[in-house]
Amino acid sequence: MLSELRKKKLAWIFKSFYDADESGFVEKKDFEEGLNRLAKHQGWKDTDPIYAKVKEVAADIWEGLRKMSDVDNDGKVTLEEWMTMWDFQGTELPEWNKLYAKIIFQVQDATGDGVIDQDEYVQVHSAFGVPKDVAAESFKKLSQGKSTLNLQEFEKLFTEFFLSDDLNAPGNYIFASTKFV
Ligand SMILES: [Ca+2]
Ligand SMILES: [Ca+2]
Repeated sequence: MLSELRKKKLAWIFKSFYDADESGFVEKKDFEEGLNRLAKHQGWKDTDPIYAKVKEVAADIWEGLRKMSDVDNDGKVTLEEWMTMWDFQGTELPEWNKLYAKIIFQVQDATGDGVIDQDEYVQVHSAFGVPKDVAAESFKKLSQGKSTLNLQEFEKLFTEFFLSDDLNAPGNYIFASTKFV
């Protein structure tokens, strides 16, 4: 059984992040829509290697998510299917969401030095409408006073968001908002 906190977190992230076109369910189109928005903000051109890489990974993520959650096989993941999948998830993230953590990290690390700093974190989230001060505050909670986050730390925080029942877990801030509480 999912705790109330996890139910809130999972429903919120489904609506505000995975369901990019706000249709009420997650499908292939949402990944394309999210990708277009990101590419526009980042100024990526069709020929940029990072754009090709992110496209490829987005397709893999969708395929992984679909296989695990779309039980009626209609190409759409409903909120109910999403919640059921998480209810049966153990203590590790599903592979498709691990891929997601890695690619988000790579995109946020704009300078490519292997760590994310506050400026990079704020930049990416502003593309998705998060006010800069809110994103900056979230980064401080996530990093707990450190100036940067490496991939290992980022993955731990990302995992906490999805799996932790602790209201005070720093990972609750990974998507730059705690509007779910
Ligand atoms: Ca959708
Ligand atoms: Ca379905």
